[in-house]
Amino acid sequence: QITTSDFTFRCESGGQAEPARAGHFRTGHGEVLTPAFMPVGTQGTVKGITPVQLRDIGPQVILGNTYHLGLRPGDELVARLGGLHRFMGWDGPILTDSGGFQVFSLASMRKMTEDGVTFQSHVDGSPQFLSPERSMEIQRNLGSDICMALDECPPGRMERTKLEFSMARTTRWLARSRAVPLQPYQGLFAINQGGTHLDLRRRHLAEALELDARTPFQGFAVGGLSVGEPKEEMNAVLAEFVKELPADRPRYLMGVGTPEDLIFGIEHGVDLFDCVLPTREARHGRILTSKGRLNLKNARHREADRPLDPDCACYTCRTFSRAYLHHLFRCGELLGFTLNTIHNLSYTVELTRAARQALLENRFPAFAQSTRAGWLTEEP
Ligand code: PRF
Ligand code: ZN
Repeated sequence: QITTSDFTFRCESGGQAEPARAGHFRTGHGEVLTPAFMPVGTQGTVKGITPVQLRDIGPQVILGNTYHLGLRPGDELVARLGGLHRFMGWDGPILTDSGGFQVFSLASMRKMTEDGVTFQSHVDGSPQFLSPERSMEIQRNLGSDICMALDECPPGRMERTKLEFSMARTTRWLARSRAVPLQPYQGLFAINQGGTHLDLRRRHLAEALELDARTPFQGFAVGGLSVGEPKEEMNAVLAEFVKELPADRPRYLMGVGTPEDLIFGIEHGVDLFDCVLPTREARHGRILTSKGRLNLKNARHREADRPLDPDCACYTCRTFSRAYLHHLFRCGELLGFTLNTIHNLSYTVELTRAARQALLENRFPAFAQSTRAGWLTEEP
């Protein structure tokens, strides 16, 4: 049931002069309403929940990983079994990251060359090779709706000349990624790097736009942020740079972030986000709420006969008390991970949905202000 895709970003919010925007675009597995948060499903599963539970949470699109799925179970196996959507039982839109970032954070014995990166698999130690061509081949086999070009993601505080070299390579890899044919419905997003240097980001974007003039990209991502640099520096780049990305294509801020980061990103014109934070925190009993964060482990929840978040309508909050969830967490029961994950993802997806609604109704600044004010509660 794949349909044709159209990645043209159609803005639906009135104030076109504002960087913040609500809109939509169409993938082969359905429409994506933005702003949107993508739950992370690295290994072909959003950890701890079923696709039925995921559907109920209601994300517009989810993320999968080229690096992990290419190593295990292997992209060709997934292709033989009908592609990633069928394999994992999710028929909504999927975006796959290209693997560059994961090679840097997970693999050992990395060796970078112009051709690609050789590394040791974190699964079985076997030697592996990832190039722009191989990354595109994996993503084509997985059949994701949105593919990411292979980039080099430098650490937060790289020396400027080294960073410039790395970015020049990412540009050459972008051209090579673009040259690989994908399935007709698949879109390719370019990734912008440049650390916290605005001038380098602008130059890198200009190079991407030269390629784009010949064969357009279907979207643009901002990579290389939230990688160890101070938060103020990340925000300064976003405030200046996001609005310079093409307005007629989706804009994706990679690996970001916290509820605070989502509001800030949306304010400055970001359409798509992904982050492991809601799912990872859930497994550690750390809960995101409209009144701020809480830790389920805390003894003050032991007898609390109230939901995690009174403003949340998720299955967990409709059904269970903090006392029960505290108990599950204390016992290490698997259901605790599931219920916490359902809540944290619901909270995060709902935050972007509410931001979208506020943008459509021309009241986003007030929404942002009251959302931030809510988080300041001492003990949620
Ligand atoms: N590049 C890629 N994936 C990413 C990043 C990046 O820079 C980041 C940085 N926040 C997260 N995920 N390909
Ligand atoms: Zn909830």
